[in-house]
Amino acid sequence: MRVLVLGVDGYIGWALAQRLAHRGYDVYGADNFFTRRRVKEVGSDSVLPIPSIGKRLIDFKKFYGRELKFFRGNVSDPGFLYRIFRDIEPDVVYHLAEQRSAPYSMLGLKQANETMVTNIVSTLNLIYAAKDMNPDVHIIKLGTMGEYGTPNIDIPEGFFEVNFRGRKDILPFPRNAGSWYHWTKVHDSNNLMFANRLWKLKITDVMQGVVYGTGTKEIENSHLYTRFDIDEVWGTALNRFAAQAVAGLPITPYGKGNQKRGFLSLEDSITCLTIALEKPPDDGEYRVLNQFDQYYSINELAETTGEVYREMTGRPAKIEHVPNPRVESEDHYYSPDHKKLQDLGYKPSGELRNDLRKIIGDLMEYKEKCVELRNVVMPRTSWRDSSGL
Ligand code: USQ
Repeated sequence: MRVLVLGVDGYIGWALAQRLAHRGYDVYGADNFFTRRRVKEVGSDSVLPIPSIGKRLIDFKKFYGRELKFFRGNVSDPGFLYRIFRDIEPDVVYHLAEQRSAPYSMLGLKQANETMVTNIVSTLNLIYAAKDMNPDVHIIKLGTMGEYGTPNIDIPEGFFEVNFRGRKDILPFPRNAGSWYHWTKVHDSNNLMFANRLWKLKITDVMQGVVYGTGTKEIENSHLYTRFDIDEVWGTALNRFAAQAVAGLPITPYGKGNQKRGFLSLEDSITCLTIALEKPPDDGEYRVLNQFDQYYSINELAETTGEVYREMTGRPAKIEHVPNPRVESEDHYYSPDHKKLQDLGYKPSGELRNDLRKIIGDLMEYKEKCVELRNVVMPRTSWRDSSGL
């Protein structure tokens, strides 16, 4: 089976390509190195060393005994995507080639525009390429739990039954995102849903929580690391907290820290994405999967990180609540469903404390790099101050 990973050079894409190769698929990848470039622009870098794509591809072939055929280019260019479809006729396409940072999208109008165009246009290109070139392809599209926001009611997986003025219907659950980035994912979901209604494309729309971790089973063996970001723009909550502890910096819950989010390890994210491929939707189905293991409050995560760090090193980690740079609810109800992936066979691989031990252990080997990046760790990107020209 031919599987194309758009965004193969990224945090999830590189780990996913290794799982797919390990499971015997023919893996193809595309990337334009957007993340590498933009991370450099904010003065940051991946804590785990990642070589150039050329070296990555050589190492990949050496370890997995099979080539990862790579296409360099931008999925927002329809010609580029159509060429790949023509060349390899993929059976499955993972779309991970979007601008993935909420803070980046809030830096200002330029970045907001760039996020809108990159994300919405790339998905629309994929929809048309599938429809024109291979209507049977299975599109697995990375969306986000953040599409739903934090409503004061339970969150279903995509759709819910509404009873309004005596009439009933099954409707898409209302989306209420919290950054320009998260809104692009809502727009993508709407476009995918409509494409499915128009042309019966086979689509899995993954509502993924915040992913954490330094690796997967394959990476433990191959040592072909995926990137690991800790700065305020590109790093995400738990990864940042572990790196802050290791660097001797305060762990930074934003505001009250009672905001809750769904989290899952990189290992589990890759497992779920593989399940999405191996247990596909029916032909012509648009399916939504909520993809996370557990939900936690930011305070719980900060405290657990501090405790695990102290157990491992005998040294305390400081927790410092900082003014929240985002516009978000800091105290709210949160109860999203996440049953469909479990019904398809997903079992979480581990437990938070063990996962944290592994992350902190791995980061201690790169402590100097964590310390070197200390000036880009504290939050600076303000949702309130985002401005235009
Ligand atoms: N937060 C802190 N302190 C920090 C960093 C973050 O309290 O130092 C808080 C934020 O205020 C927010 C929560 O942690 O309430 C999550 O923030 P995040 O930066 O870890 O994640 P987010 O911006 O939501 O985006 C990340 C990924 C994105 C993915 C999303 C899943 O960058 O690609 O779609 O997680 S979700 O959050 O479920 O929408």
